Amino acid sequence: MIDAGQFLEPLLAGETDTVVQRTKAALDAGTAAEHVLKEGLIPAMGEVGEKFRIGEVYIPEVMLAARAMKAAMEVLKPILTRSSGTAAGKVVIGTVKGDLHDIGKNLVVMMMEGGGFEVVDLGADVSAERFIDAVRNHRPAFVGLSALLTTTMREMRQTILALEKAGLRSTVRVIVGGAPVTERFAKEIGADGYAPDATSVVAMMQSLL
Ligand code: B1M
Repeated sequence: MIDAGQFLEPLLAGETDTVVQRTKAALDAGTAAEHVLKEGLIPAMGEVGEKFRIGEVYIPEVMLAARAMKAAMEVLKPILTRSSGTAAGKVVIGTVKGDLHDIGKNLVVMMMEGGGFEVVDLGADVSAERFIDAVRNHRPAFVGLSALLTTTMREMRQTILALEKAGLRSTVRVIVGGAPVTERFAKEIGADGYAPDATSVVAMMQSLL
């Protein structure tokens, strides 16, 4: 069991070196990369978000925490993306239009790559038109949509509708996720799959193949 508290303080202080060093130390102590993430870094980042919500910290602290979190993810990346070797299919993924949150989406990308999927990552703030262009160019099996804001969740529906309008909806499986997204919302907007976190995304995708 790993203590999320050891990451919270340096995340809040934006101490990238300490976060990276504690990530490495946890790996050296034999903790699996998935556990460092799931029991350490992600809950600590969630706590940063809670402190932001209640007005204990402000945007600059959140941005510094995000930068430190990204640096720690770079340490975990080579482990999480070590592919199983199977060519599982292609995925086009992005955070939807108006939404700049990409930490969770980047983690999902790592898990997909580790699961043998070839990933075309469009980044954040991706419009429906860009998703459509990417589907035309890359012919993926999956389109992954991420959203972290309640205000940008509706872009997921717009993107699915745009895929329908472009005559591409039946060529792809649309999967969605992000903190405010629920299984129920995914069904409502006509997505094919939903995963609550990065560790369950690959199993969900395999179940759709
Ligand atoms: Co923002 N932010 N933020 N923020 N931010 C939240 C989301 C918020 C909940 C904070 C809060 O109030 N408690 C709140 C949203 C409230 C709401 O919508 N109801 C919020 C707000 C309000 C805002 C701004 C509007 C603030 C402002 O400007 N006043 C602004 C919006 C900017 C924009 O997007 N247009 C903003 C800005 C930012 C920063 C830029 C400072 C920074 C983002 C940096 C970056 O990503 N590059 C930031 C951050 C870091 C956060 C919090 C603190 C942390 C998000 C995060 O990285 N979590 C967040 C609070 C929180 O979530 N508790 C918050 C860790 C990450 C690993 O988890 O992203 O949930 P998560 O991803 C998970 C799952 O959701 C899932 O798997 C991931 C890994 O397990 N998942 C998928 C994600 N995508 C998936 C896709 C899938 C499947 C699963 O399939 C395709």
